[in-house]
Amino acid sequence: MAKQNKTIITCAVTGAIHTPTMSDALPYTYDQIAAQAIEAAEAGASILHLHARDNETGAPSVNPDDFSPFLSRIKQASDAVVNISTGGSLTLSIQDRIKPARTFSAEMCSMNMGSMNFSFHPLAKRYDTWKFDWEKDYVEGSDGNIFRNTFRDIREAATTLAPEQIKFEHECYDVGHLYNLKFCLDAGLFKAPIFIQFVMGILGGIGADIDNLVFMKKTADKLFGDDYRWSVLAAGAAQIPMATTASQMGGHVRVGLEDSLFITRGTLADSNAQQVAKVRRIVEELGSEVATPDEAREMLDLKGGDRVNF
Ligand code: KMH
Ligand code: ZN
Repeated sequence: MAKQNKTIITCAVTGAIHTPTMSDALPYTYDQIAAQAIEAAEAGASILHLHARDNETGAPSVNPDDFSPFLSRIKQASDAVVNISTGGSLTLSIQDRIKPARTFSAEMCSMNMGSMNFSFHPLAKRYDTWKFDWEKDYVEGSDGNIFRNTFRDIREAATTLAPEQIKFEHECYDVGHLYNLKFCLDAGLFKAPIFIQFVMGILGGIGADIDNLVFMKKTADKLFGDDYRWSVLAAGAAQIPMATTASQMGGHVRVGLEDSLFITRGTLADSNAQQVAKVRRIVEELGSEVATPDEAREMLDLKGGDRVNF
């Protein structure tokens, strides 16, 4: 596998798993998402992975109109790479989910590499009252969610987005998803170097531990050789420990309130920037350097921040 010199920090600012009840720090209005994304970039994130939410209720949204208010502000204030989620709201069709990435022709977007029962229903037990009506059913109902990313869906997303020259963050939630990715790469759907996000600790996917990370990486080495770059996101309490391990193994890291609401076990994070600053400090103290946005662009062969549509 190609040597990765500097560490790229991605910050996933809000996502579609956590809900406003779970933390006052979770940004969901346009203003909050813009402010926290800009602050995360200032703290050292070179890539911002972005979902949108309804400005009033915080419900996950794939409506491009819910992206544009914060995308323009982020672009004015920061040079960070914008990565638009195509995971969106987990129950929607792939065509709806890719609309924002297509509309705004971002430098990067996510590409989920397999179907799974992506579930976070155990979180519902922690709350007796909820800020908004939609939250309880949304969280409880996730035990019945099929997060659908069939080969046909992946092909449709890749071919629809191909003219936009968007680099994908390939979300692989289990070892089998790496084989799905290999199949799609061989079919000509993606261009090397591919960027793999090893997603660990989501219920429905692989657990977040070091043995599993070593196995994921060995498998990726075997399948992709020098043609890939990689990063790790781990959900919940495993976020910072697994990011630390990944950076020591030569990988990149993803943090952010999409993946964990906490800064240490049992203590909610104040902001996305607090998590970025923490992982940055760890990476630097352990002897690595953090990549700037332009260094991330070069490492991942991105089209450039001047070729987006926002
Ligand atoms: N929420 C993460 C576990 C996406 O946006 O496409 C996966 C994710 C999916 O970030
Ligand atoms: Zn996401």
